[in-house]
Amino acid sequence: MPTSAKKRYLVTAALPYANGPLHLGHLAGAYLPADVYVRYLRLMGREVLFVCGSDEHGAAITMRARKEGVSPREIVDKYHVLIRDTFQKLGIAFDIYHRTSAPLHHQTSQDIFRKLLEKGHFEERETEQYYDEAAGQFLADRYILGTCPVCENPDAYGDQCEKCGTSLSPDQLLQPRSALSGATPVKRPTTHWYFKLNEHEAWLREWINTGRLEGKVLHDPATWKAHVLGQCNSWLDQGLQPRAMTRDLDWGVDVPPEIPRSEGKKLYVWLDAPIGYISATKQWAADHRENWERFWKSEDTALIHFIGKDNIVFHCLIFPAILRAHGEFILPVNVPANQFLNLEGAKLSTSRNWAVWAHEYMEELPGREDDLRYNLIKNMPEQRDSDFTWKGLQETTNTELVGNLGGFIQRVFVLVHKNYGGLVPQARPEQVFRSGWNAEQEVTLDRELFALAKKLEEMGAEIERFQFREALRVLMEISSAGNALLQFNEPWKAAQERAEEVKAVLFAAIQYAVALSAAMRPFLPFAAARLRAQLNLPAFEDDGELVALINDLLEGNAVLWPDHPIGPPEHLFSRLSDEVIAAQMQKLRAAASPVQTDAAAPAPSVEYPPVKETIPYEVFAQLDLRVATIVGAEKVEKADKLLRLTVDLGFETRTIVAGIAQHYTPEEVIGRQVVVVANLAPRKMRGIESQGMVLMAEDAQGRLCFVRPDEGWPVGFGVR
Ligand code: B3M
Ligand code: ZN
Repeated sequence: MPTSAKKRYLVTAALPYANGPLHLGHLAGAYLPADVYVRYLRLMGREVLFVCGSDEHGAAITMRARKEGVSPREIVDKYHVLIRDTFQKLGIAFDIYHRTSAPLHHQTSQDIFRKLLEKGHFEERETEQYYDEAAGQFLADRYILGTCPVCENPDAYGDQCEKCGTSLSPDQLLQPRSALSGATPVKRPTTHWYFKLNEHEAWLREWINTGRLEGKVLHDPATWKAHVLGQCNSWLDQGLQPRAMTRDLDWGVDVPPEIPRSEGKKLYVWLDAPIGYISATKQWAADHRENWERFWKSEDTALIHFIGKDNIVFHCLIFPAILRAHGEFILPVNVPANQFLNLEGAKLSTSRNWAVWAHEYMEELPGREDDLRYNLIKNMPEQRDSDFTWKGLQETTNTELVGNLGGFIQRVFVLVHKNYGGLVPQARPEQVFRSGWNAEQEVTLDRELFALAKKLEEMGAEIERFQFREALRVLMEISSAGNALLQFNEPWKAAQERAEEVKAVLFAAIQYAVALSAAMRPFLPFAAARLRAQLNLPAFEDDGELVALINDLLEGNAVLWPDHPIGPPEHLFSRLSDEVIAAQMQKLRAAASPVQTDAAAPAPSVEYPPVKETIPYEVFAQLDLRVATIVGAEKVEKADKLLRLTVDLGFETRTIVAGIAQHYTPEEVIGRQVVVVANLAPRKMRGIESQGMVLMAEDAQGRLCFVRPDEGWPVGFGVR
């Protein structure tokens, strides 16, 4: 069943461990995509509940407490508040941010444990496990250190070697030692409750891959990401085994005390953490006098888990098995997990402090939450790992937000104030002008608004497919079309003589601005609210504003009426300077500890192309190189490498066809300063006359980037 057919949505985002601050990888992995999705659904008038909270149990917490020399309670109290506030400042619009140390959560988890036990889903097993006699306790996997059998790293953990990445079990470690006391641990018998995951293998396989369960279609696997299905199937293919759901620990949810042999036992953190979604829902319902069960126990609800790829198995196999074993709960209709975000070309690492911490970003770059959201959504690791760079943030901010989107809004406001004293003009319905979507096409207002509505629908369809990068691209296409509308019709020229035409163009442009204010909201909530205020429209209530707008536009109706007074022109975004970026790059490198490189690994070999034959100076001097600005860009039809650029040389404007379409989108290049070969003989490419060439740098992989003058350099002058 398509999710749009459901009555309501329950959207969850992975519960972050309250053992440290959030970094950009967390945001790009789970929280931003979830937030965009939820904000969009609300703007479409759908009923949504968006829950999250801190994961406050497990070794992640107790290890951190040991490191800082404080109690686990102090750790979770400190980081819960920091994380909660960071989300809030970034505009992540949870309905509730709960915590797993809450009594309601302990109770909910214990109730589910009891039910599973009662229904025979556990098997009690006695095994031998490592025990630290000096510390007087059993050692969880992370508390056992030893030598990795694969790479001989002497500090491998009981569950994984962080040096070579191999998954391990404590028994595989050579010379095991306790992380608590350094003592050599001994084996002691202990009993635990094992969830019979093996009994769920058959239906899980069928449900994941076909969406079917007991003759009902519960989801459409075609909408699931390939890497999510791939990871699930590779697990299923290895065969599912019973899994211990309890631990010998002193921090966590108690195994219900009435159960024999429960003393000193806690629930395994991966049993209680996902139940955190349920307890968060219960708390929200209690706070709002609502019924929580309609979200968890009704097939009218679409349950969607946003997570990072390291949590796939827990959310797609183990938690669903627990929900079904319990018997009363629905299963997720999708788990759109993202891959990982790298930082400046290297793997993010909290232990090396190779990270950009979200709370520090917001302290140091105040008012730039949307700049970050935009960049992270644009580079979201949806299908494969991606990379955050400070230069990239500067680029997307200055070129796309300030240049394209901010530039359009600014121009509209300036023109409406200049021509009509800040009042929306009255346009004649039959008046024609050039469409912002196609310079060749003359349109009337209703056609132009219909095309705009179709684009908004396209953006929404991408969001519903969890293709947030694509959706953002469509959003920027709307802004580019707004810019083109102005460019093609030049309402600043002869405004007196062409009064009716200019009115129609600016009336249409204002409708674009209103549409953008709503369409921006999922991605750029702060700027959207500012634009809304600037337009002198009521603040968003996230209650169907976008669907109402789309419906009006589809009918060819305006969404802001003549004589409506708009506010004065203001800059929606501001440029990020070279100094700010350089300071952040400097800070990142200074704070990080060096990478431990494997000395034996050979340096990557690079082949440099040979230097060409020497030429006399006179030959070089014949080249006429000029600084120029790209003012327009579009894809060349049926040529996947070519962009058709409109380039402003100051004294004239030219068309240049450039083979850069696989490296840059049209939106990315508009507004950029470049260097152009101005005296190259014109050439026809795909029937278009190219009047020059744009200089590009190329690397060993054949990637291209622009050769550019310093920011703000005047156009039209020479380069030597
Ligand atoms: N706390 C693991 C993680 O941060 C985890 C997710 C729980 S989701 C229920 O990767
Ligand atoms: Zn290793």
